[in-house]
Amino acid sequence: NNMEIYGTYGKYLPEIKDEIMHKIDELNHEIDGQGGRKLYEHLIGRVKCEDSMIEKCQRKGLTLTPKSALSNCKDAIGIRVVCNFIDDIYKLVNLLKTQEWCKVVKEKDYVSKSKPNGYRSYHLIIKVSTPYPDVNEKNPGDYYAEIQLRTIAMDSWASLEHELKYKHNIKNPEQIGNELKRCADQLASCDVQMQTIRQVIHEYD
Ligand code: 0O2
Repeated sequence: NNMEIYGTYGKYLPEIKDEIMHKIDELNHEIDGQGGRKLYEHLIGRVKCEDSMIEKCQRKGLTLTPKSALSNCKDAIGIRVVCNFIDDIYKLVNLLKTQEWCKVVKEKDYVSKSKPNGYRSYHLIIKVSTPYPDVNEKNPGDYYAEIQLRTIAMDSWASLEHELKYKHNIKNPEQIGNELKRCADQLASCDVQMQTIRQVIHEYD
């Protein structure tokens, strides 16, 4: 039940999420149609469940209101774009910045500079105008979404690390943390190698 912290606005979130995913899907097809390689491998989206959003607001010391959940926190809607190559992440980021249907309001590049634990991804917060009322009672209203862009390697690493985070009965978390960091760096080095190989293959295209 998404309706508690999101209030009357919760019912719009799935549709807004789908609309954003549709727009990104269209970008992929446009590029494909122009004879370019597709920009991403796959796309997933979710509306953050009520419990996680409540937990996040509490962690940030925010009051439990729709405004906190939809305006202070900007990731009630989350989209993940999984790419084949690092270059594709940057191509998509640049393309998204030129789109008239969304405005990039914040970005974090954990691809060129990973988090200390080895996490890599490019995060964008976008703002979209919708046909629905928003928490400021503006109608048509603005909603936010977080877009995470990463390679397949970064994605599989993040899933594994996410599993670790939610296991609290692990005997040697420090050692596992160190091994995960090593994996992250090896995967990143592979991503760079594969990028280079692709460049060589397509040098004369
Ligand atoms: P969930 O369940 O995935 O949605 P913010 O709290 O968003 O204002 P923060 O925490 O600096 O600011 O945001 P950041 O760093 O952009 O990260 C937000 C999201 O990125 C997280 O969402 C995760 O999905 C992902 N993420 C960030 N760091 C890590 C990491 O170390 N490991 C993994 N596996 N994912 C990470 P949520 O809300 O934490 O969780």
